[in-house]
Amino acid sequence: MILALAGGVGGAKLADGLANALGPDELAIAVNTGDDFEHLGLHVSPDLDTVMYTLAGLANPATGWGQSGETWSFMDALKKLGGPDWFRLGDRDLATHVERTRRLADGESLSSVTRLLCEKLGLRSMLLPMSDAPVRTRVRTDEGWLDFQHYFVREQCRPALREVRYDGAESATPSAGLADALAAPTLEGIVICPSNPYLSVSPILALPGVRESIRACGNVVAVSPIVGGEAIKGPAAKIMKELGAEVSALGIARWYTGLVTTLVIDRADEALAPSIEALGLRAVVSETVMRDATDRIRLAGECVALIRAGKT
Ligand code: FO1
Repeated sequence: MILALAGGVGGAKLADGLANALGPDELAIAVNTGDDFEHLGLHVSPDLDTVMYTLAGLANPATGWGQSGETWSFMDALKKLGGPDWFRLGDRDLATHVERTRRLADGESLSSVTRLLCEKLGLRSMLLPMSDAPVRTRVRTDEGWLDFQHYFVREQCRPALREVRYDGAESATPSAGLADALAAPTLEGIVICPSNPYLSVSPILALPGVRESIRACGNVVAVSPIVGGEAIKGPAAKIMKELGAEVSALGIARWYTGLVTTLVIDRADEALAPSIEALGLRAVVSETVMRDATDRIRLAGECVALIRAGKT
């Protein structure tokens, strides 16, 4: 069994490739919940929904989040009433948030609700929230502390970023699904999907015991979300610069040193391979920009092969 750690849009694409390359009993996908927030009285889990919709083939390909072919009657009506419309909720997407919120209010765990939603959307691979306890990514900017979605969406990542914090991580525990996957004797290896390491992967690593378990696994393949010095999707490059990290595959390698055994980088970054290997990671050069389903499955297959080779 291979455990994938996924967050936002880039992570969802590789998770989709893995879900197509592996059978449902060969793959566990742990998803970041640090982006979750309460909005309009609803519990919104953006990364869980981005991965779930992507695997269900429902994701909006242009944005990566929300559903394709959406209608916006609810948002239009809310705007007319003067409600907050900075966070766009499509009519079908809204049903996901309402049903998740209803079940959570009935006392179900986020893991149980996620399992049900995935079943209803016909997913074969199960998604595991990283934790059933609340962990919230907050960012300190030159305009003070902001909740993640306020920074990322309402302020459009404009304020300069100084610090990222994962409130609640130290007192949270990994979800049972994640803890079981990390402890499973059948665990062959871990794939860290090309999500923003600071925003979408670090909350998972901040959970007690997770870093140690990943190190103990010792067969960890990460795909760099930075290609040629730019982030494929999202503000990763701006965030890395403002946090003082090097905006390159080498900067990603530094961030993952001591945790990851192999870093898959894009051909555009081939020249960085020796410097990455000097850090003690193995650098594997591939085509890491996933433009379509074929790319996703190919890259996923390469990661699986690296893990299965690394186990020997
Ligand atoms: N991102 C935006 O930039 N603008 C939005 O209006 C927006 C709405 C939205 C609704 C549901 C959902 O699951 C995600 C949504 N996102 C939106 C993305 C969200 O901010 C994610 O946290 C990012 O994709 C980073 O993971």
